Amino acid sequence: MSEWCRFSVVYWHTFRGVGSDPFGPQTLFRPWDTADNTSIPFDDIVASCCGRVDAAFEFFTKLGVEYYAFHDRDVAPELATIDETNKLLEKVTDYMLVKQKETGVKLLWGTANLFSHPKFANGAATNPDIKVFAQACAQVKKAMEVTHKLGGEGYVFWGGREGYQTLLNTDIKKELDHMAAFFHMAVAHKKSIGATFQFYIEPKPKEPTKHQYDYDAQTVMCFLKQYGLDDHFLLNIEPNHSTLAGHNYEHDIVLSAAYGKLGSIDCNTGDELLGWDTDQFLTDERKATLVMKVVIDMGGFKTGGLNFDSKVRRESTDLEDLFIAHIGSMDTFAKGLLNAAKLIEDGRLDDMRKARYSTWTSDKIGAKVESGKATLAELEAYAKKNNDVKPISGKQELYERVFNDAL
Ligand SMILES: [Mn+2]
Repeated sequence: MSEWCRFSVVYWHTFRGVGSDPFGPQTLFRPWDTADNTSIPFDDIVASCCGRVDAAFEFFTKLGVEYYAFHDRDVAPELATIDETNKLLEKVTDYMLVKQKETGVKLLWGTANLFSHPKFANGAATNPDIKVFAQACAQVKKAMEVTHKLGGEGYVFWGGREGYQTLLNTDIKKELDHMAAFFHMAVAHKKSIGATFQFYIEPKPKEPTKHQYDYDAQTVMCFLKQYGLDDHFLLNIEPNHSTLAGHNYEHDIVLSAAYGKLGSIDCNTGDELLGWDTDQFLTDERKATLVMKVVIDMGGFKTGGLNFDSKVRRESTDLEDLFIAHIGSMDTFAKGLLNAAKLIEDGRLDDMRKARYSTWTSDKIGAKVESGKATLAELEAYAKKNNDVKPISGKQELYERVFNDAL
């Protein structure tokens, strides 16, 4: 079960989340909380960051998870210069490496925060100012290097503010060309440092910008093809982003897996009535079953896992709520895994869906179309011979009934 699920705890929500929202400030006060006060002596900053690392690894081991994920700025704040910032990040990640070796906890993936700092207000890799673009390049370069040092199995690009607020001020083609150039440089740098981690792009349709370029799985896959990046990236799917795009919870997971592009999952959920990115812990067994069915069907994760990009509610103020949330959601996915295995062993659902397309194999012309060798004239002749077409039943209610048998 641990091999199928590969659970991962995120540094940002669990150790840096304070419960603030657009309507009010901090509600969550943690023993490891230290403000990112960068005016104290360098060694004191290091000590404060390492204290938080201790708390994080204590939590990982008490929870029994094997993986975690972090942004560069979660673990060490940005200082006045790139050199000072990198020196601090090296110190803190050196200590994280010590803790990894001590506990056996591994890094699922690393990433760079290219969206919080005010300089990234107009985007990072799609910024209209090449000086900001360069800042993003420098930051990603370092984040990749520390991920490599920590033996990270993946590296994620989430385009935090890569999008637009108004088309009136935006040259979309230029911005997408720049983003592709940025990814090509990352691919080259990965090679130059000898890193073997898997690159992922995480789609999201909107928020904070009105339109994010990595809109959904299908959009990202087309972008990768268009710019010759296809071989170097898989997708990290967050179902709450899929629902923001107007899709079903499992849509992007199913779609990316269908093309062999599902790499990892940020296994959170949203609230159907809110319509913004609430990053909640999933406790819906039905949705977990849909996800785990795809994971089993693709033969399991290789470098990815189920990463809890999830936060406790602003009102869940007890420290134990962090444990309850993670344990509750792990149980939900574990149940989802068992249900999915039951569905596959039962076989009815897969058989029914296969049978739905049976004429494509029973009639020879089907294989010819699928191989790209058929002509419209041949299909016309086939159509004339098979003119008695009527709809076959979609049987949605039966499919839903059979699915429920597994729950
Ligand atoms: Mn995410």
